[in-house]
Amino acid sequence: MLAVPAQELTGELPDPPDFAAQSEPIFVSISDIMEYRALPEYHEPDWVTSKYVEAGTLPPVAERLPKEPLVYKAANMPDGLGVYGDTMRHVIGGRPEGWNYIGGQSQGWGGIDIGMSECLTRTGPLFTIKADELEPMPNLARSWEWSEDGKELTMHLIEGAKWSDGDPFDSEDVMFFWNDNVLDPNVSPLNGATPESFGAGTTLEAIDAYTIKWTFQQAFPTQYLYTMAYGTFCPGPSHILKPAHPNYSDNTYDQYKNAFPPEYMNIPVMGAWVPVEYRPDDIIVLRRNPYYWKVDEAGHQLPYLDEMHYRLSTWADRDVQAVAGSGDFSNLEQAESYVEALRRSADDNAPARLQFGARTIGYALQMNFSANGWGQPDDRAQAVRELNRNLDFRKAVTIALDRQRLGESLVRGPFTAIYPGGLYAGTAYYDKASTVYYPYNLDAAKTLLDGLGLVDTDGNGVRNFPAGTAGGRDVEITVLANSDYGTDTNLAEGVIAQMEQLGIRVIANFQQGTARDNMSTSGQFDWQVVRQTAEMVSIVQNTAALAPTGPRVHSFHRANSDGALDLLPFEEELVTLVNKFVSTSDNAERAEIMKDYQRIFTENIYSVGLTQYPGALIINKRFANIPAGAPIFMFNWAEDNIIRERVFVPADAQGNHELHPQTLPGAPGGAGPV
Ligand code: BQZ
Repeated sequence: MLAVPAQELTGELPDPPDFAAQSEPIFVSISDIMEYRALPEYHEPDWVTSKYVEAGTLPPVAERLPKEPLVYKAANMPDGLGVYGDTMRHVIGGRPEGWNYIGGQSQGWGGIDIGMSECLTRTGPLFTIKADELEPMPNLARSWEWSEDGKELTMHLIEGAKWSDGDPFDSEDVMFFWNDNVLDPNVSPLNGATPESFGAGTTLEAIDAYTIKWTFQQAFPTQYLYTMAYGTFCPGPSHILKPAHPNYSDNTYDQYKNAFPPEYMNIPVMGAWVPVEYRPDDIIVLRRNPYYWKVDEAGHQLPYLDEMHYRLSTWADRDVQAVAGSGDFSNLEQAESYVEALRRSADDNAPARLQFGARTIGYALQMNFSANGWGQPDDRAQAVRELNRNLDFRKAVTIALDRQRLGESLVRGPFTAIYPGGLYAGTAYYDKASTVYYPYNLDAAKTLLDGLGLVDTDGNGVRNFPAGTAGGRDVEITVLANSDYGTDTNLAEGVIAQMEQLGIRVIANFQQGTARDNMSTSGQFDWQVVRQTAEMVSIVQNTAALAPTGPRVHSFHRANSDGALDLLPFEEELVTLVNKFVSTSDNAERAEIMKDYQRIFTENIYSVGLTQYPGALIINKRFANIPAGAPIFMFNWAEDNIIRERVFVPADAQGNHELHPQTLPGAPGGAGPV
């Protein structure tokens, strides 16, 4: 059989098409954005004072704020200090399972959990920080210091901050999250925090009510400060959740997870808005948090916006409503909608504007690399896993994919770029010379599969496993994709069609968001088409997930039920590189590490890149304080990046959209706003 010399399969990676529409951030220092400081006076909306404080149902604002609130500096606000009022009308494609985020429930995505949760550190706004000053922003943890040997990190929590029902926020909330959720194998917090996300063997203890101490195995693993941001270290209200946890009640873990259904109103939050109304398949309405612990430089308690709406619809409808002006915000992320969105917003009278960012939306075909039982594969699936772990098989798949055609099937024009996999062109640690690219070559792909003994023995046009493997049956592979997004299913359809030319039958397994997420994290897939997460864009966010550095951190290779990970030699190398990256803060060394990572990743086709393109923020023109160049996705989504608590609508532009004007959240579990 004619083997295909490896070097003949690689080629020059075409550069991404120029994309002039990208807007640039204004780079600053963290201290230009915020600080913690007591101010001489504080303010709130007049109706809060007259209706609640003077009525004695709410303490004065100064007593509701921490000793030293987080203060946003006016000079960094694009449109300066804001005014109170109005609402932001989001449209989302997810559906709330309930309010127990740390117990593993989704709230429907689209910024609802991002607006309700606050985390130890913050990274969304880091797109605007000078590269040589890049580090996570303080948030609930207002400062921290490392021990001499770098093995201990002492963090100081903001003092005197309160949950939205007035209950004190302190280290008990932090330790309940860590001990009874992260460390408890029966709980999988939303967004995937596991003990290994913070380094194998890491411990956390409370020193006092406002001081916690981490102890790490490595020295100065500064990387984990990013993991202490959204979505992996956002404590929940222990005074509400703990009594429902099996460690403190007769509840089962399932009862704990589902103890706070969407109908449960006024769940205490540390974020700027509290859910006060929920109409299934219709809308979730949130009202301002009267105890929110952030202010502007003039002492106005934030947020400026009194209400938030999340209309329960589809992600595609989010774009439509934003450009039409019946919605206020969207992350334009589905390339199929680009031309229409651009056409509609080109009109001067259009209600919304588009702000394109860098090419940080990327899709890949990920193969399940576990051959030791993750996801309980049957014979057929096990045979597919063995193929996935074979480099020649992965080579055949990647060179049988015509990425130019895949990109153009989504949208024509200068948006999509050929993406081989690995780090993205245009991001901080990307190095083209370290990127191995296997161009489209269907004939060579067929030769490779012939070489593997995958030939069509029954003449039905589909290759068969060799006799003795999976009963010599047709090579059938399922591809998991998120049916909530047209882009995900269109790309998967493209893969299916192009694999057919190779004689591989790929079968669609399209699942709604939460179902897809559960099948993916439990290993129930042969292949999956995914929109990649933050680690592939920023590298410094969720770094541990760049390789299987722990049993439950990686998206397509996790441990079996005995906790065993069957890593291939090149995966071992990637794990070593990622752990090395985590424990050095030397930028030059980091750049070299990531060159090796990229070379090994792309040479071995760890995942098969499909396409990469820029996203665009669609924002209604009446909103002010939207930062220039805010990407829809980098360290986090735009719902975090734009710092919504300091977004406002000038008085003369305010719409009449509030559903519960001049009301505040009621008691936890109560009927709604009061
Ligand atoms: C942005 C984001 C905010 C999750 C979700 C959703 C889930 C995934 C992912 C995005 C949605 C929007 O993405 O598409 O634009 O608003 O919510 O959280 O895809 O199914 O599990 O990782 O972030």
